[in-house]
Amino acid sequence: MTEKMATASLTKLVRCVILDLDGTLLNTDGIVGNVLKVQLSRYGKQWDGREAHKILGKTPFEAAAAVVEDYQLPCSTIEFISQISPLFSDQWCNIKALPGANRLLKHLKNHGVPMALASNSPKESIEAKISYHDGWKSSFSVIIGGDEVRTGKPSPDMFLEAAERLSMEPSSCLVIEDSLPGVTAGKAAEMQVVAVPSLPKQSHLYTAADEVINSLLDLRPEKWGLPPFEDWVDGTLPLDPWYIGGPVIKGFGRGSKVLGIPTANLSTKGYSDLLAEHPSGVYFGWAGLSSRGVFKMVMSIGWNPYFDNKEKTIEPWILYKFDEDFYGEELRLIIVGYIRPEANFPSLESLIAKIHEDGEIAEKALELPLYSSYKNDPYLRSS
Ligand code: ADP
Ligand code: RBF
Ligand code: MG
Repeated sequence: MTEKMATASLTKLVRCVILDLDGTLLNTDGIVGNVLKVQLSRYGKQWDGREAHKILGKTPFEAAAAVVEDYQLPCSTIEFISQISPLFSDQWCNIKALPGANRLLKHLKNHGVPMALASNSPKESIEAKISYHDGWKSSFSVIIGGDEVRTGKPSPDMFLEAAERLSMEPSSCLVIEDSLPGVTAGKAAEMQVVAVPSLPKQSHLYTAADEVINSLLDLRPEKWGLPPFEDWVDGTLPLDPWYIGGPVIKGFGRGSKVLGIPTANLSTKGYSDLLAEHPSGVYFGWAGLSSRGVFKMVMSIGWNPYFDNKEKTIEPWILYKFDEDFYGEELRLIIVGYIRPEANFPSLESLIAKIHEDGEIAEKALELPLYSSYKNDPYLRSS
């Protein structure tokens, strides 16, 4: 703790924020996959999402060149770009804001913190993409596209240009970036850099960043001398509620056995979009069991770093002592708030202690009117 505080006090304080767009504020990844799937199939090839990391953070030309080469396409990079451009334009209206993006922009804007948007995409595409998100354009005093500087990220040009247009010293700028080229660019510009990797299990690659967080929900602006978020309530962050349900299935078989904490697993089939949309982490809400009633619930979503699972799962612990198992029963969940990112732990005991702490936080918070109103939602009883 003391060591952490000492590091925090050495952190350079900033006065403005420079944000990347794709993968940082916007969930563009799915769109890229859709477009490449369509165009590659026209060449009789099959897009394999595994190449996603190769194009992340590249300029559009570099990304296209990588795909043309990897798939040995019988066309030039320029031709390929002209084929996919209209497919992308058609998709821009479908790109969702990433969790925490609207919250962050509103917060910084309300506190008068100057913001710039710096993306490798051409300015015209940036403007088109953000036009579908209310209030975004007016949040930024500066918007810089890849076509406005000589070299895109990982070169620092774009960030230096942003600082200049904001009339700020580079050392007063905080860069928020999801990609490695973006982090490299931010450090080359001698700025503070927070990385929010958009692909899972990649955080170990981001050693150049000043901090790596799991999602924008975990950003603590006060660490950088910016005004803190004011929406946390008793250790919890209220969310727009989301709903998920189905029959209880067998999990990894270690919840009760290894941890003494049973988790009633739901099948993730049919929920892959919903699951991909929500960052891994510890959440809480209400659980309805068809024949038993409605109970408080705390859960983790993710890869359980302590066990290093290969699959993203939902692990709901119902905060009630049952005398028996209820496999096969219909379980309905309403998730109303967020507690913390998933973490690794030095020992099983410390993981267990942390989960019990999460349980206490959820137990207490769910009494607040803000959260308790959802326990009467018909979704919990409609099975
Ligand atoms: P699995 O790996 O199959 O999920 P667990 O050890 O995690 O096994 O146990 C989960 C099962 O325990 C649930 O599917 C449910 O049938 C039962 N169970 C009993 N009490 C609870 C509780 N409070 N919360 C969640 N599941 C519970
Ligand atoms: N697993 C982790 O590896 N890291 C965590 O931070 C973590 N947090 C959890 C929080 C809650 C409230 C619950 C119910 C589970 C959490 N787990 C975490 C998952 C735990 O490891 C999982 O339930 C077991 O692996 C059972 O499969
Ligand atoms: Mg379980």
